[in-house]
Amino acid sequence: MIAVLAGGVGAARFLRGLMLEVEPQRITSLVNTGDDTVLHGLYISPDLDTVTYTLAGAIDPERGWGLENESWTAMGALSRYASIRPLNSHAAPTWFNLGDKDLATHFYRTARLGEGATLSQVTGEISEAWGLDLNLVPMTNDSVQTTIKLAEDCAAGSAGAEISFQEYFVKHRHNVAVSAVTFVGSKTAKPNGLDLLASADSILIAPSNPLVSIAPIRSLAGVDDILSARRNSVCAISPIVNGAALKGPADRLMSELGHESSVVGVAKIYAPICGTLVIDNADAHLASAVEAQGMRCIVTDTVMKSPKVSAALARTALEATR
Ligand code: FO1
Repeated sequence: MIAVLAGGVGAARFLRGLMLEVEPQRITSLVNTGDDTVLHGLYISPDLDTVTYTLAGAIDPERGWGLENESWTAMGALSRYASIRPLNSHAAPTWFNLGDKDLATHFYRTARLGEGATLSQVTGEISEAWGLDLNLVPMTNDSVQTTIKLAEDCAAGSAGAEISFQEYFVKHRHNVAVSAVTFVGSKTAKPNGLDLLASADSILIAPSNPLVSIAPIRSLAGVDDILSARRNSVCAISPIVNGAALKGPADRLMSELGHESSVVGVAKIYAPICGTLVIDNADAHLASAVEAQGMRCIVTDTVMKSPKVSAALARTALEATR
C-alpha cells in the first residue's frame, strides 16, 4: 500500500500522476480537513472536494477548485438577503462561492453527517459516486479547525484577531500578515489511517503547503511518531520552487512564521519525519544545503504542467522510498 499525505491542488495533481503509475486500489490518501468549514449550515470540505473533482476530471482547471462548467444562480440569489441581513447576522455569506452543481456535494455530505455517518464514510460514498478507485480518507472524523492569528501590524483592520482558514484564504485572499497558525481540536481528535502509516510500503508527502495543509495532519496524535520511526520510507515533494509557491500562500506564510521560504526551509520542516526531499531543477544549487539537513535530495521536474510530468514525479518519489 502507498499512503499519501495530501492538501488541495498540488496534492490532487500529484495523485493524478501517481494513479497513472500504480493501481489506484493500492493508494490511500489522508487528506487535510483543517480547512473544513460550515456555511449556510452546509459542511464543506475543500481539500477533499478539490482532490475528488480533480481525480474525476471534473475540476475547473482555471480556478483549481469547484466544478467546471459551473453556474452560480444560487449565489446570485443569495445577495438579495445579504443586502438586508441585520448588522450582527452572518446569514447569507457571499464571500465564499458555492457553485450550483458543487452545492449537491455539500448537501449530500451534510445530510449524511446529520444521519450519523462519519466523515470517512461520506467521503468514501462521494468518492464512489465520482467513480474513483483510490481510497480517500479525511485525516480525522473529528473537528480540527486551522485557525489563523493575524499579525499585530496587519493592515486588514483586525490586527491580532483569530480567524478561520477560509476567512484568511478566501475572504482576505491570503493577503494579510499572519503571526501564528493553530489547529484547534487536534490534541483530542482521533487520527484516521495510523495503521496504514505504520504498514504502508511507501509514504509520500504531496507538494502541499507544509504549514497549513500537511501540518494539520502531523498535529494529530501519533502521526509524527510513526513518520519519524519510518523516516526512510517517507518522501516529500517540495511545494516551493525557486523560493515561491506555485499556488497559494506557502511562501509568504513560511517567511511570516519564521521559516526560510526555500527548499531548505521545507527541508528543515520535514527533516525529522522524512528521509528524502524531491526538489525542482530550478533549485538544483540548493541540493547540498537540503542534504545538510540530514535528508537525501532528488532534483527533478516538479512543476506538474501535465499528467505526464505528474506521473514521472510520482515514480521518482516512489522509487526514493524503496
Ligand atoms: N477558493 C477561493 O479562492 N474562493 C472561493 O470562493 C472558494 C470556494 C470554494 C468552495 C468549495 C470548495 O470545495 C473550495 C472552494 N475554494 C475557494 C477553494 C478552497 O477554499 C481553498 O483552495 C483551499 O481551502 C486551500 O487548500
